[in-house]
Amino acid sequence: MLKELNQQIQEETYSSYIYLAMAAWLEENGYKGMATWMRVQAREEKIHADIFYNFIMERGEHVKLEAIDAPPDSWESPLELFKAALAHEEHITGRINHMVGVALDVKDHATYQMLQWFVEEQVEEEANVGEAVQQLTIVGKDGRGVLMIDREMSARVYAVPTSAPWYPKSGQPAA
Ligand code: OFO
Repeated sequence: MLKELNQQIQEETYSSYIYLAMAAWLEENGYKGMATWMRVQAREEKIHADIFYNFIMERGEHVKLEAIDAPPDSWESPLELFKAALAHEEHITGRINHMVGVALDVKDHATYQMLQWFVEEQVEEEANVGEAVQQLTIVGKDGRGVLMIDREMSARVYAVPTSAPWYPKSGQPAA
C-alpha cells in the first residue's frame, strides 16, 4: 500500500506538471482564459500530491519521491489538448480505483477511507474536462466559438479545498 501511495505522489505531481505545460501552450497561442483554467488545475493537482504526502507522514511511514517525466510541450489545438487532459484524468481514475482495490485486499481501512475523497473528486475532474471537450467539439473550427469558451473558462479561480482530507484548512502545507 505504501508503494502505491508514494507512486501516487509522483502521479499527482506529474498531473500538475502536464497541466502547467498545457497552460503554457494555451497562453503562448493566445488562449489566455483556458490557460488560467489550466493553471488553477495545476495548483489543484499539487494539492492532491500534498494530500498523499501528508497522509503518509500522518501514518508515520516513509515518503519516497520518484522521478517525474517531462510532459509534452505542444498540442494540435485546444480540442486535442483537452482530449489529452481527459485521457490523463481517466488514467488517474484508474489509479485511484486500483488503490482502493489494494486497500481492500490488505484491509487498510484508513487508506480506503482517505481514498473515498479521491473517488468523488475524479467524477468531478472527468466531468469538468469532459465539458470542455464537448464544448470545443461543438464549436469546431469556429474561431469566435473557441474565443467565447476561452472567455468563459477565464473565470475559474483557485480555491483552497477545505473539504479535502489530510489538508489543513488554512491551505498551508502541514508543518
Ligand atoms: Fe486531476 O485529479 Fe489529481 O490527478
